[in-house]
Amino acid sequence: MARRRVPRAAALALLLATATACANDVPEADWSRGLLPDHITEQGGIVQNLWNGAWIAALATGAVVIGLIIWACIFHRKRRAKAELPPQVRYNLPIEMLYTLIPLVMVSVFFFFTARDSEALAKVDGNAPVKVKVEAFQWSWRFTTTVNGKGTKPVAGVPVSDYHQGPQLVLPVNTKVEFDLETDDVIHSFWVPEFLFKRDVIPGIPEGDPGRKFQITTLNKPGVYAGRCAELCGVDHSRMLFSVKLVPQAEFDQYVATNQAGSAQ
Ligand SMILES: [Cu+2]
Repeated sequence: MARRRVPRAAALALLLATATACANDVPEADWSRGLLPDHITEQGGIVQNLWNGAWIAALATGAVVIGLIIWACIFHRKRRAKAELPPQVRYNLPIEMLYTLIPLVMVSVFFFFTARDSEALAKVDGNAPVKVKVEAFQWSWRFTTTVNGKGTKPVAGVPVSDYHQGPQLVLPVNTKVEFDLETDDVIHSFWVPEFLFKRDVIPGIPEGDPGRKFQITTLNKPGVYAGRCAELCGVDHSRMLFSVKLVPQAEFDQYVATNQAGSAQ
């Protein structure tokens, strides 16, 4: 019985693998990046480094702990001939200090890098040439881009099942972009997996509050990237899809020229 289940499990695993591969909005992730997608912002690089460092530290800690367990299992077994207790280390001050201090140091190191990086990721300096107002609603998005103070026509979408059909946010490469997130209904979450970042969009946060802003610097990686809502917000939550298109500066200038706010088209 058990043997017959193996091919069935293998077939199921294969089916799952192909089913995942068919979903066209799942970014490619490989082991060299710790299964994260290839980032398209400078800030994504910070996240990737923090992720790598945390895994290296966790794996090193795991290796030491498992090594010590195996060492104790092999070399400190109860000997059949001797019945007496091994030397006891209760109230041994140096050892107790050691196992208090080592975890404290480890947590402090994690805390230091996490605090340093979250501060960098939350930094908004206000001088980004491109500013995007993101309005989330049940169940799509409205993007209003302002370039050097000049507005463009808002892009609004409806619920869709393919992100290519959702509203598209066009952004230039190698440029600082500031986002301002707003919603009037329920909590949504703005997520472009390739940013390696998401931010909840919460109703009621007043304009100008730093909690609704974040900033990225796009890398030179032109392409169309899927975006989604990452906070269950109602019946069509899963269809709250959009895309971000990164284009060279010249193409972006042209896009802005043909989509100026108030123009006829
Ligand atoms: Cu939503």
